[in-house]
Amino acid sequence: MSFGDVIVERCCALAGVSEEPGRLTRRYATPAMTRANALVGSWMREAGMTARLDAAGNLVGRRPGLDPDAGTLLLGSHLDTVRDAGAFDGPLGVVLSIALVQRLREEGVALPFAIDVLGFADEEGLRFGTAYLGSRAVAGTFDPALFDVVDDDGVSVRQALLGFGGDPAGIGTASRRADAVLGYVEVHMEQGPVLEDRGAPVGVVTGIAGATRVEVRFAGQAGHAGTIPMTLRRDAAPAVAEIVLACEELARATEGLLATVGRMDVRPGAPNVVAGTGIAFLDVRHADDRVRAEAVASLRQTAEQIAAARRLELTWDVRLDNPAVAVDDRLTARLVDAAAGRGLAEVRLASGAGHDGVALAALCPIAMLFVRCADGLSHHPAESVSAEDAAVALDVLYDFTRALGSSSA
Ligand code: HGY
Ligand code: MN
Ligand code: MN
Repeated sequence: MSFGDVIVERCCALAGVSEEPGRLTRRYATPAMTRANALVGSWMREAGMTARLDAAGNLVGRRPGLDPDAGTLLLGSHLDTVRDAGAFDGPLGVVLSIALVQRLREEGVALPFAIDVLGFADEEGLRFGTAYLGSRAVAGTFDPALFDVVDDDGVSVRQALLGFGGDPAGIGTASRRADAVLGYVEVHMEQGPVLEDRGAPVGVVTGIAGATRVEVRFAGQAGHAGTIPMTLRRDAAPAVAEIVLACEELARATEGLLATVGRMDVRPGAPNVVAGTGIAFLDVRHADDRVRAEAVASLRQTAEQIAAARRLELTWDVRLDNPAVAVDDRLTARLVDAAAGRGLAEVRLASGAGHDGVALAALCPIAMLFVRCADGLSHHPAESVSAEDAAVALDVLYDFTRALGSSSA
C-alpha cells in the first residue's frame, strides 16, 4: 500500500473514534481522545518513535536525532475535532508526519536534529469554548485562569485534564525552550476551494487570519408563555435573534469580514416558557486585526443596546482573541523550494482558518503546507483529501526535512 493510501486509511480509521454514535465528535480530554491517542500512539511506535502524553494532554511522538544539541523540528497538528466532523481536519497533519518518520526510517535517513510529532489536544476548543489549550502549553503561553473554565456539564479544565492523565500543576513541563526548537511545520487540509480551483495538490500558507470568539449572554426573566403580557416580558430569546442578525449584517457590509454564530442557546429551553437566558457564541475573523477589533467593538455596542432596550443583563465573555499570525519566511521558502523541486507550480495562499501554529508562533518560527480538499469542504463529515494529494504533500515534507537536515548538519 502506498504512503498516500496509508495516510488516508488511517485518517478514516481514526474518524471512527468518536464520543457520539453515528458521527465524529472528539473533544479535549475525553475518553474518545484517550482512545484516539492510543491508536495514534501505536502508529508512532510502529514508525520507531516513542509516544507519551504531556502534562497538557498532547500526544508527543519522538524520533531522536544524531546530535542531541541540534534541536528538534516540531511537526503535527490536532487530534480533537468539531461536532459532526470530517476525518482530515487535524489528523491529516499528525498521520502524515508519522508517515514521514516511517519513510525516513525505511530509507535509512539519519538527521542531526530530532523530530517530535505532536497530536495537539484542543485546537477546536469545542468543549470549553477556548482553543489551543494544548499548543499554548507547548508554547509556554498557557493562561492558568483557563483551568477554571467549565464545560456544559460544569466540569473544569483542571478536573478534565486530571481525569485524562494530564498534570495541571505541572503544565509548565509541556512547554519547550525556544532555543531547542528549529520550528513548527504543520501540514493541514486547506478547508477551502483555492487549491482545487488552481488545480494544485498543495500550497504554501502566507499567514493565518486573526480570530475572536465571544460568548454573549443575555439574562432576563423566565416565565409562563401563556400569562406574561408581551409588554411586561424580559425575554432573552429575541435578543439572541437580534445579535445573530446584527453579526450577519455587519459582515455582509464589511469587506473581508467573516462573522458567524455557529451555536446559540435559550434557557430553560421549553416551548411554553419565556427564555430567561439567551446565549450566542460569536466567531469574528479578518486578515486585518484592526478591522476585526472594530467589528468586535461594534457588535459589543449593539449587544449593549439590545440588552438596554429589552431590560436584560449582558455578559460579554471573550473566550479567544488571536491576532493574525505571520509564517516564517525562511521555513516557508524551504517549503516553496521543496514543492518546486517536485515540479509543482508555486501556490501561496492565506489561511482563514485557525491552526495550532497560531499558538506555536509565540515559541518558534512556523510554516504551513496546505493540501487540496474536495469542494473546499471542511468542518463537515464529507470533507476529504485524496491519497494522491497526501502522497504529494508527504514528498514535499520529506524533501523539506532532508534539505533542513543537510543544511544544519
Ligand atoms: O475554527 C478554526 O478556524 C479552526 O478550524 N479551529
Ligand atoms: Mn477545524
Ligand atoms: Mn484544523
